[in-house]
Amino acid sequence: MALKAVCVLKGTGDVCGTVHFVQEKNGPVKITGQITGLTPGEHGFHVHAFGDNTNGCVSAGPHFNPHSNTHGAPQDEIRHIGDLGNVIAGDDKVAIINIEDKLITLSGPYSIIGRTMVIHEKADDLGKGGNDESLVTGNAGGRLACGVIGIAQS
Ligand SMILES: [Cu+2]
Ligand SMILES: [Zn+2]
Repeated sequence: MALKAVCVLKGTGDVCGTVHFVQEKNGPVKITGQITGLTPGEHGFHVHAFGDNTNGCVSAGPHFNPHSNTHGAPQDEIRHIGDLGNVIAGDDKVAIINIEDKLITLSGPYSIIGRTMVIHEKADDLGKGGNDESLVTGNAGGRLACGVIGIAQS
């Protein structure tokens, strides 16, 4: 039976969205959905460590990184578990999400359930920015919207 999760992204501005997660037994996680109200172009998209939004998206903490790796691209060997790269908004300000990721999981000790999805102001440089911050956050800038990842009906 597939595991399913869902996340509703909200922020202080116009950006909002919904993200769905599906995982067949030990397979990759399929991530679909859409985010609206974005400036056209790339926006960093990550799972952050805590399911805490008490002080807005800031309380979600850093990228989910239980193995203490440096920040990277989704296809990199060395990356944070939470590193899902960028989503791209069109001129209509909408980003359609369609990602398949082998590292994140919806079960076990490294499950992303109960943690927070964040959509950022700027593009994630995927650890290739050439400065210290690139290896921590990808220089993706402010947090436009976020939401806690919850268990969805299967
Ligand atoms: Cu982030
Ligand atoms: Zn990261």
